[in-house]
Amino acid sequence: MKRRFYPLPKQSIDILLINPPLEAEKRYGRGLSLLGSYVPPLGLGCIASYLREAGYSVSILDAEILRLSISDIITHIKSLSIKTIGLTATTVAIDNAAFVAEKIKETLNIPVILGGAHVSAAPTETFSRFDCFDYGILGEGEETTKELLDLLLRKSSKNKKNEIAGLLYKEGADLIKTGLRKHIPNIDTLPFPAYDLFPDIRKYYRPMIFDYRKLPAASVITSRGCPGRCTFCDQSVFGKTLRQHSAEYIFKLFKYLQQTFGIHDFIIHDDTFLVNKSRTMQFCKLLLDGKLNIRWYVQAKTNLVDQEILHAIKQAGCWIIAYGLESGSRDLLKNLNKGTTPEINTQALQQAKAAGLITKGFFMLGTINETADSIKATMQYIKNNAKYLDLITISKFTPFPNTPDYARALEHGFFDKTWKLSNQFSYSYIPPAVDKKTILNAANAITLSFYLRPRKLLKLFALFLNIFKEWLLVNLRLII
Ligand code: B12
Ligand code: SF4
Repeated sequence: MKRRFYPLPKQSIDILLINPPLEAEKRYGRGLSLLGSYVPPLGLGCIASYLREAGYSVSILDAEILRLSISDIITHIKSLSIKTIGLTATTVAIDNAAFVAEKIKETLNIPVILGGAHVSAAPTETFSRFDCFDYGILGEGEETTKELLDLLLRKSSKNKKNEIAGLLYKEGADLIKTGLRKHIPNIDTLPFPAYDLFPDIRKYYRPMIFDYRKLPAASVITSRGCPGRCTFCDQSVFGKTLRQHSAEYIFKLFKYLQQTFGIHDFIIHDDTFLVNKSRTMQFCKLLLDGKLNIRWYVQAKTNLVDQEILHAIKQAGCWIIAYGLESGSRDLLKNLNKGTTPEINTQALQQAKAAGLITKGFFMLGTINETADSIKATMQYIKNNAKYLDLITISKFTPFPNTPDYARALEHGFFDKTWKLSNQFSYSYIPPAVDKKTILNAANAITLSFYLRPRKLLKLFALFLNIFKEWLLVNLRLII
């Protein structure tokens, strides 16, 4: 179904922030796109609200969710008066972002700014490969982008280009990368992401299948940075130091989303929401005292949970917890620097079940040290723990730029660095000790043997019926 376009304001726009079109198949591989996650690009929402607070007029065009073609985007842009354009991109989306930028450059003579995970991870390569971006915003984007707009639009004399930390640009044949941008110390000073600038979040977005119970649902981020050191993880934007919103801030955000958009289901997309126990306990108390009556999904690290915290979150409306379990092999977990063991993972699953939570495990096949034995260990682990695991997702290891595994992958195994294959489902990397077929067969065998059991099927069917009802309602809302 072609999604309906939504109108952007006709007034002059200081910056139009675009989430480039990205076909679901490119993100998830063929066959899985229906099950995928479609949530608002919160990075653009954060930039938008920060700039709006600074007095700039901002709009967001989520071309991915609206399924807009390049010509749709260009037609629309031409009908508006826009001073600058900002694009966001992960590695898998960078080619599409560049294509959009090229077409914009053919049409309008305005600065095009690129931010997000990819340019932060691979700045030099990106700007060397593409000529269509004028500026790159490296890392945390709010302050850098504001300073850049102050310079470009308000002709502020406070900063020169080369004095704006976190900026990337070309000067003649030279590529200039200014100094590191310091992280904002207290992220509670930031306004809420501009959820109101996305296409109606009640109609257009739908989180990953089984991550929500009822629509509309909203996704939120309550922290930046992760103290973990997993070798496959891209930490280029927010780094390794954890900064969290306070429990009060998150409570207010949830309340705002409930009151403004009628949201009752929340997807907390933080890498490790439960890392600070006292904040979690405080947040749970606020939810209970405030009688917000919501449901939420959370992701956590298995070595950072205990029975008390899991009971508390269940009481406060959390219904599902997802753990990055990755592998059943002790050696592999060590190799990935997860800081966990199969025993720690099992204990966290058992505790979550004891607290009455639905559990989801993320597993990854094909990491650099994967062997036939480690694959067997993962299969066995999932089999042994099937009673504590309600849902599993098997993804394909993908080396992302600027991660320890990227450098290792270049040296060991087969690695096709083509950016558009960086989607965690394509086979861009094959480790030295196992071949593609073995990995593919194992992924299929694990998934089938896990789900094709009467009890699991019944549970899945019940969850699915609920989701199907919600999906139908949303699509009806889109048509009406
Ligand atoms: C939630 C999430 C998702 C959600 C929503 C994605 C979305 N549309 O925002 C879903 C589940 C859909 C998803 C999908 C994918 N994701 Co994801 N995701 C995340 C996660 C956990 C949080 C993203 C977020 O909202 N962060 C909070 C915001 C505020 O941060 P931000 O987006 O980086 O934005 C800041 C700066 O980057 C900058 N900025 C960003 N954009 C722009 C644009 C402009 C113009 C400017 C000036 C600044 C700017 O300013 C922002 C504020 O400081 C991150 C990890 C993380 N902690 O960030 C991974 C992460 C971004 N995802 C990742 C990946 C790999 C994917 C997928 C490829 C996986 C898959 N196969 O589905 C897809 C790609 C989707 C796409 N469209 O490109 C990787 C990206 C690595 C890389 N180099 O590509 C990350 C970093 C995880 C990781 N550590 O490896 N993801
Ligand atoms: S994978 Fe998760 S826990 Fe590990 S470093 Fe990345 S965000 Fe942190």
